[in-house]
Amino acid sequence: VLSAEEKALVVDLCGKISGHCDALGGEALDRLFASFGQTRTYFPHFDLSPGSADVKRHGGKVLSAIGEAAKHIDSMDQALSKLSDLHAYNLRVDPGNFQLLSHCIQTVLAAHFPADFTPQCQAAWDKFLAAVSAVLTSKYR
Ligand code: ZNH
Repeated sequence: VLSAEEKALVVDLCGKISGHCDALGGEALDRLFASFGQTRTYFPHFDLSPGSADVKRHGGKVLSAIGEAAKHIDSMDQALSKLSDLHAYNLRVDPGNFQLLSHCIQTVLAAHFPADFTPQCQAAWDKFLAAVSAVLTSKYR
């Protein structure tokens, strides 16, 4: 559970991310695909070369969804319900991969927002991304 202070840290940084979702999300995916090659297997239909239009577009979708989650941080179950269905019933992404992506997102935030991304802010983001991942994998069986 995130404290009120932690929620504020997440929402605050989301505000700075929101205009740059494609670039930052794309970079997170570039890092994911470079470091954790098995994650590439979910995207056989994409051009996965670093910085490709496919990667940026998809990274933008992922970070925008995370921004939406932050706007509904106290009701993420409802806010992410459709996305949760998609990941559980259609995509069937191995839940372990959510941790890897969360790690890459944090790396991108640290690189681009060094002043904001204090240890306390990272701890808040780690909790937040774990909560988002928990919702997206909650309907697996
Ligand atoms: Zn996911 C899709 C989000 C994780 C894989 N995704 C998607 C989308 C979104 C997302 C928003 C879009 C949808 C529509 O279109 O409707 N994800 C997300 C998030 C997360 C995730 C937020 C976390 C945090 N995913 C993930 C992972 C993986 C994935 C980890 C693996 C590795 N996704 C995916 C896929 C897809 C998606 C494959 C589909 C793509 C296309 O387009 O085809």
